[in-house]
Amino acid sequence: MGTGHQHDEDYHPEPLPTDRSLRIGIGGPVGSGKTTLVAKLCEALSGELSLAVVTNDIFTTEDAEALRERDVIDDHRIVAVQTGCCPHTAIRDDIAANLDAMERLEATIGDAALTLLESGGDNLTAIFSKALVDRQIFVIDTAGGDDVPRKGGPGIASADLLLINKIDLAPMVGADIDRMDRDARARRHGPVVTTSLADGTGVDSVADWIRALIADTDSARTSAAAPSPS
Ligand SMILES: Nc1nc2c(ncn2[C@@H]2O[C@H](COP(=O)(O)OP(=O)(O)OP(=O)(O)O)[C@@H](O)[C@H]2O)c(=O)[nH]1
Ligand SMILES: [Mg+2]
Repeated sequence: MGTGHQHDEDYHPEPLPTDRSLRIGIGGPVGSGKTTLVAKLCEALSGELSLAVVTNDIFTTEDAEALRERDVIDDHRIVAVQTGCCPHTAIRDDIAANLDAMERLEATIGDAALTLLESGGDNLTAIFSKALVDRQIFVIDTAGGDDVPRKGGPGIASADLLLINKIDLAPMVGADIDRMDRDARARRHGPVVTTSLADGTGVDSVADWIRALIADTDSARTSAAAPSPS
């Protein structure tokens, strides 16, 4: 599947940060499984990485509360931003509230290595500003229709990792996962993972993709700290 390092010559991701946590944005349509992904990643990674989580809801703090209830992360590591407007504006045009929340959380935690930023659910055109996150994960829902990858859109084409989630529902809704996977790969350069996050299927692949990025971030930090040859 190749979710680790990218070797596609058409894929030119932004440089990784050297002076703060790696920030990963999680976007996708309403109910596709973003909060479930955050919860599973907290379970998988909190033992090895210092984690921070920022959630976005339009008028509530439901996603943050859902994570607190699941007890997957310490309270002081999670902050809810209420966007009060279209979710895509908060992650693309007016990013100040999210930037501020991430900076304050990084300052409070001190040694945060990874920040997960969940966008409010929005349509397939919602992509994060590059000024807000270092990498993006886009989550789509098998039950949302198996022609979604074929129709494309910026989230599908440009996210660094695409998740086709709820594959357990495919037989119920008559979705063809192989076709979704094929159509998605035809429209993008980055990796695609099929998941059933509710029962944890595929979480390992996502966690490994993040581990590889953390290793690359650590190398970038070491190189930046090394004295330049005189
Ligand atoms: N059957 C099935 N249900 C899932 C799966 N992943 C998530 N769900 C369920 O789908 C519903 C929505 O999941 P969330 O993780 O809250 O989705 P979200 O994208 O965060 O939703 P919003 O933040 O409201 O946009 C919940 O009831 C989850 O339990 C899956 O792989 N299979
Ligand atoms: Mg959510």
